[in-house]
Amino acid sequence: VADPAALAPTWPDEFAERYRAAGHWRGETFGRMLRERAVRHGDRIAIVDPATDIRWTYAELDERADRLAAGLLGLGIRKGDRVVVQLPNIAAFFEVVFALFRVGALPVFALPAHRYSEIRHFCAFTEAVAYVVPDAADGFDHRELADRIRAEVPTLRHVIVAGDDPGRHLRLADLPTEPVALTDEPRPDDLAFLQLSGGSTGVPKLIPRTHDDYLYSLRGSADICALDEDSVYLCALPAAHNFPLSSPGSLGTLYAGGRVVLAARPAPESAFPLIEREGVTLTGLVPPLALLWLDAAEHTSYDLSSLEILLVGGARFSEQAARRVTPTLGCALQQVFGMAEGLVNYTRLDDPEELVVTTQGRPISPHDEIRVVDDEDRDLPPGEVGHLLTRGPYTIRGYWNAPEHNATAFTTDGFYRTGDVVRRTATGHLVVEGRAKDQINRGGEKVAAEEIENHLLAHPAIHDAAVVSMPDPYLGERTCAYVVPREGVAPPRAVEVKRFVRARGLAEYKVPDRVEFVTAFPVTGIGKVSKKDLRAAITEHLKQLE
Ligand code: J2J
Repeated sequence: VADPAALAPTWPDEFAERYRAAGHWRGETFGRMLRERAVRHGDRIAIVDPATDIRWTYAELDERADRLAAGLLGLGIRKGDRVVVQLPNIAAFFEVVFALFRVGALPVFALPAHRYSEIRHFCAFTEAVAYVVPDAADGFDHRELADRIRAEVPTLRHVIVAGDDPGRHLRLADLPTEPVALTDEPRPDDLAFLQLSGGSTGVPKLIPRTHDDYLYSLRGSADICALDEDSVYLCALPAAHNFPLSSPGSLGTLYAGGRVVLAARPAPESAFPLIEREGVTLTGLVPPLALLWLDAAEHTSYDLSSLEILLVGGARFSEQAARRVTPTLGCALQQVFGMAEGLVNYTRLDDPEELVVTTQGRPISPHDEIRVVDDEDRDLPPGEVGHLLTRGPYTIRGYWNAPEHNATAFTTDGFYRTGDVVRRTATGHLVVEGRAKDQINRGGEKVAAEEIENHLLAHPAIHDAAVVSMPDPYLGERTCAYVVPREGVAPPRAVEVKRFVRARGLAEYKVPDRVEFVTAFPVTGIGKVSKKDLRAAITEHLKQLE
């Protein structure tokens, strides 16, 4: 297996020195961070998993991570090995992730919604040696999926099940626990994990993050959200996603010595009772969920008064909804505009209300470099709308093992092309005005058009496919698949197309919401499919249906 460092482009020395000199990179690792917190806050509660009545102190989490690290080493898992982790919001997620951090093996953060097609890709592409799953979740049997993946991916030696019934696989709780000395402790500039990109290409790209860079983003986020030992973070979104993981998320909360409460589901019915019972002080939500919470809070009998901060991000939050947060929930709003590739912007707790409700915040770091450029990469005057490029102490310099893609996704001097279209205010806050990447933002869940088009093209009766966004009052956007049926065969029906895509095994949120049949696509001046025209057509069509 190739040296993982060689697969992950990193910062030039000059930049690394600058970030160290500024005190952003402090030479911490996740393994040591947890140990240090266990020494300092040993008896304080770190993780609460209400579904199983688990309340682990920092000392317990630290000890469990140590024991599991021994178990993983016992299985032959080593520093630099990749391990696909697909767990729901359960305590074991943290035990597994910190054990991997200690060993220096890299978690690959799959989402619970991912299915065969995504998981097989993550395992095969990263040459993963292990895959960690629940026994079943949301009515889906992960053991069966793991059987299939294992049969197809030769590097995958172990499937580890965090649950009572492991089927043919290993039970997490049964791994050996004899202490093993760590001989090859991870270094601060080593990779810590691979995060998933929202993506705009045929297969999701993987994002290599180091201990140093990610810990800086956690520290910065924890400061901006004023976290301390008394903070109680409700992890309502899927724990592995970058937003609830790090902005400031569960890891930022653990960094600050606070408490993480895991919600199995983010809806008000399950989250509100937890807020009351556990005295939750902050949480992060995507806009559609924030809207649900706002509506439910207007007539709830639960006491939500402990809530101090609601973070909203992942997709554009309307000004109108933003204005409702403080009056309705009685807490501060912080808008967050972040990305798993790095850059995270927050509105600040002391920002004037106008900025909080009309912008998506400003960067964490004084060393985050922001450029707003035109189509030719020329810098635009302040206040104009253009492409956002960024470089900084926690923004990657390239995707994992993707030299060709990196050549276009980054400028030659290392700026990441976010694909977002923004405007910068005089205060340095960013307003997200649109998107240039070929992606649909379905209420915070990202769908890469090309990935779905490839699945559609596998259908024998489909000649061509183009997936675009269509406006949706609740999710902001949904997906519409335009399809040109193959000539001479009976065109499929929309439900059948959806069924076909679903049967190929992919996250449910990626199945097209709507399928439209056409005989040809509109094209641009240079003969490319005009997605702009398709978006306009479906928007018009939906208006007429109203
Ligand atoms: C508009 N678009 C937004 C916002 C993200 C914190 C918060 C979110 C993410 C995330 C994250 C937006 N308004 N407030 O990783 O740490 C869109 C942009 C961006 C893309 C990144 C975090 N907040 N977006 O959403 O990697 O298009 O990260 O480039 O999933 O989401 O998606 P993702």
